[in-house]
Amino acid sequence: MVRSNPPVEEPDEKNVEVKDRPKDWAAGVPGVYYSMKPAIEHMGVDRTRKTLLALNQKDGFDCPSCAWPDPNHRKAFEFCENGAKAVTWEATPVVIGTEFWAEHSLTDLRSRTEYWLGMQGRLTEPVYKAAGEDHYRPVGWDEAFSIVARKLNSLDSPHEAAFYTSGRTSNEAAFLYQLFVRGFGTNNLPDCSNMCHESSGWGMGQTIGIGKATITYDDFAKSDLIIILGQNPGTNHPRMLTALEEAKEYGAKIVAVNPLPEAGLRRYKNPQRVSGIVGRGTEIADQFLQIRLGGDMALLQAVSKRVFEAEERNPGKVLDHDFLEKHCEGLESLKEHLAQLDEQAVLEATGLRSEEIDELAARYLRAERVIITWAMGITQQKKAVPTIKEIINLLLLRGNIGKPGAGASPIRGHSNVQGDRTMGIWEQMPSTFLDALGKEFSFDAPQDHGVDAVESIHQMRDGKIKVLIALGGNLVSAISDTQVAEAAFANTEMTVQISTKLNRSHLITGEEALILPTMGRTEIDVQESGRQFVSVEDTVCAVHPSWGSVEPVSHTLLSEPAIISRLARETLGDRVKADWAGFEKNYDLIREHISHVVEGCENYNERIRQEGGFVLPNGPRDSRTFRTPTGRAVLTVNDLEPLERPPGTLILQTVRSHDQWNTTIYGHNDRYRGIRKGRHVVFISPEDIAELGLSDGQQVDLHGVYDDGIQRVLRDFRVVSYPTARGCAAAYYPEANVLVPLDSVAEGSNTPVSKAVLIRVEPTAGEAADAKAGSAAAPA
Ligand SMILES: Nc1nc2c(c(=O)[nH]1)N[C@H]1C(S)=C(S)[C@@H](COP(=O)(O)OP(=O)(O)OC[C@H]3O[C@@H](n4cnc5c(=O)[nH]c(N)nc54)[C@H](O)[C@@H]3O)O[C@H]1N2
Ligand SMILES: Nc1nc2c(c(=O)[nH]1)N[C@H]1C(S)=C(S)[C@@H](COP(=O)(O)OP(=O)(O)OC[C@H]3O[C@@H](n4cnc5c(=O)[nH]c(N)nc54)[C@H](O)[C@@H]3O)O[C@H]1N2
Ligand SMILES: [Mo]
Repeated sequence: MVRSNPPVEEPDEKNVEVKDRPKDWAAGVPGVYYSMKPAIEHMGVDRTRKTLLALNQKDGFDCPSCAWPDPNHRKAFEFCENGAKAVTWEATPVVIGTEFWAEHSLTDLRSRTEYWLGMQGRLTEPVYKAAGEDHYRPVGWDEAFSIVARKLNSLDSPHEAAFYTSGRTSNEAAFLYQLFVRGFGTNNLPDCSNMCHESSGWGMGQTIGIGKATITYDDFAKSDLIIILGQNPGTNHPRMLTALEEAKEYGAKIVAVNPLPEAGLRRYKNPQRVSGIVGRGTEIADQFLQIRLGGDMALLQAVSKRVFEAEERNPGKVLDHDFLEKHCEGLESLKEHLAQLDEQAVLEATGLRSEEIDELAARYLRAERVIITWAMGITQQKKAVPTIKEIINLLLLRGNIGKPGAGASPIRGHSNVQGDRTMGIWEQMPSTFLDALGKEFSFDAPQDHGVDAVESIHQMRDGKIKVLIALGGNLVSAISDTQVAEAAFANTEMTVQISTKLNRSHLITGEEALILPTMGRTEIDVQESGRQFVSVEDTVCAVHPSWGSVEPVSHTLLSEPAIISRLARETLGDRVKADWAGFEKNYDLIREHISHVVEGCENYNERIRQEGGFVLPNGPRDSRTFRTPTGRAVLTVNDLEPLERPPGTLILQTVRSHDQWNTTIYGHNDRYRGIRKGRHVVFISPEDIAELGLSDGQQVDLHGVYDDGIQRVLRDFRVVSYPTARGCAAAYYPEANVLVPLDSVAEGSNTPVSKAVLIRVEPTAGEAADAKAGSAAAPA
């Protein structure tokens, strides 16, 4: 089955093709065709079909891509391009052989792109890089665990280590991992959520007492109005388009708010329907508001203000007085505050016309049941937390929380990022959880808060954190300020990455480094007691099992629960009372402990085996109960501070292309935005291109404008004239992380401000001279 690695071609970034920008529809036949093609090429027809057929089926594996939920009534083959790519990427039979490590030094590998690294295939054996060496070399599992355990136990304090988690990790692995870390003595548990929906957790936690969606899957079909803020579902949550299409059939209206006219927000062709294939598809958005970056808080305040004005004109008829009196607090102060709102400031911050805001307000007032969904366009802003509080304000005013067809819906990214948090992956877990954990395993769980993702980089840079262990992910590429992050990694004594595939975080190492290869979710996991499953939680709190369905790519691989159990046993000895050997043999044992420790997971083993799994309790959704200090949902007052943009600058957002999964680059096309064969592009509106004296297709350098003495530049990017909002630009993540300052974070959540980076755009040095000489510049 194992195939040798075909040669991997890197793109020529100087010759990016741009055409047909942007597409106004998503999915449909080309989507399915394009997604099947790489799958077939990499995996062979049989393995492809088998793997894809098992995707999200009842006894199959949970899609390792996004956290979008499954409808209860699954179609035989709920297919999405995103899932197909993720599965193909993981289930590839191509592996990195033993000789690879001798052939490639770290210095060599550091010159490769993420695409090239990922294309090398699956990691299959543990490798170790000793201090002073420039190569990894294969080691046995036992040796690997003892190297790590010895290092951890040699530290002066447990707080000198940090333990990162990425959101593909299962509930079982996550639970064991946090137990191991807390048993070791620290809450240093940064995770990808710190860079993702952390702001949603804080904004919602402080207002309605829970940081999770207050809706179920079925609420979409019951809704009158769905407002989608700062999200690109056509690329990042394609199956959401099916739910939106269905909602439209039941009469819902949809409003999309985005600086970019994203395909899929505009029209959608459902590949599972004949009409989707032959017709023009469903027009998804009834209203599209092309907002400026960071303008949502102003927009939301302006809509809420119009709701209060409507109530003045029609006393008693507009607000949900019954709900507000019974369940909320803060109404009067919000009303007073919004009465002062400066309409001119709103128009400037949003770039919208008053009439557009009036129309949105009218739609909101006409609707009895409203869902607001959002993703990274909202959470990765300096004012993300207050913006999310404004979402909650608007919903609460008309009782749109805790009734069918209505609610707040942050749409999570990683397929189990929400479950990992439920299992205790958080540097700030409440003491109720820590106490329950300590009691279950007879130890004193540490209570002091640990470091989050940004703080872990600070402390590595400052030499306070000496060991970094990562359960999945690619922290050095995913975090902001690439040069600072790389220096921080290099300043550690040991880095350990538990991964499926090679990425940059394996190459920017501490003095010593290890890569521990693991099985993926697609693979059959057989342990001593038989075939195992794991469990995951989706974005609407539904928990269900995931069964691997293809043979592991190599029998030298260990599962994540096995790796963590062995590492914990080797490191902790009997510091916590836990049957580590038993956990590895039978995951039911892990779930038994989850039942005792994690609220809402009682009788986990029984309920996870029920048809379709189970849904975790959610106070606001189930019974309009709010776990806030007063037991009421809080309407909050938030001061508007629009982003400032000095003349000659643009505000840059960093986005995902259609051919990537976070730092994993599947290919170099971004079909819906008309980009082919490259990623080094910057999208700017034609008006701004003209105003800045640039031209479409020109090569430019992007200079970060941030006052901390660090020079941040991205060289040789191609200007793409694109209908984005005025004053705004967009470039791809993770390349553009070079420009995001580590200290530029969302207030209150510490999430990097990846969607509002102040930049200057300048012609690439030498370009003018090259043009004059009429010669081709030497390729870099
Ligand atoms: N194919 C694919 N799927 C994925 C991922 C992937 O990389 N690839 N990643 C997964 C993960 S971890 C996550 S978190 C999600 C991310 O899902 P998204 O949040 O959809 O991802 P982004 O590409 O960051 O897109 C942000 C969107 O917000 C808009 N936006 C940016 N700033 C603003 C603003 O100020 N206001 C408004 N209203 N809009 C704004 C952008 O134009 C863009 O459409 O997707 C998940 N699914
Ligand atoms: N500028 C900018 N920065 C961002 C963002 C942005 O929009 N703009 N988005 C942020 C967001 S939303 C997120 S979630 C983070 C993502 O940050 P991460 O979650 O750290 O990054 P990923 O790219 O998802 O991680 C991919 C790696 O995970 C490993 N992997 C894959 N599957 C498995 C598995 O089953 N088990 C294990 N152990 N390893 C596995 C593979 O080795 C792969 O290379 O990035 C953040 N950074
Ligand atoms: Mo994310």
